[in-house]
Amino acid sequence: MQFRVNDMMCNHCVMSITKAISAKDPGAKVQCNVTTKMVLVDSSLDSSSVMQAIKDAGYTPECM
Ligand SMILES: [Cu+2]
Repeated sequence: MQFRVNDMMCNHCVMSITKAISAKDPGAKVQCNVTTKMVLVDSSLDSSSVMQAIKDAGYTPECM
């Protein structure tokens, strides 16, 4: 699944988002691209749970 996170600005944001998703699913694979603002997630979680994790980390995900 794929999200756009426009307020992901730097590697610190990437770390925060990755950690937040990993806390809910330790097996999740998270790929973030700061330039395109895209977050690619491979996880057994559903997309609303992943979006909630990103929101809880303080960011604003948009469904793609
Ligand atoms: Cu940042």
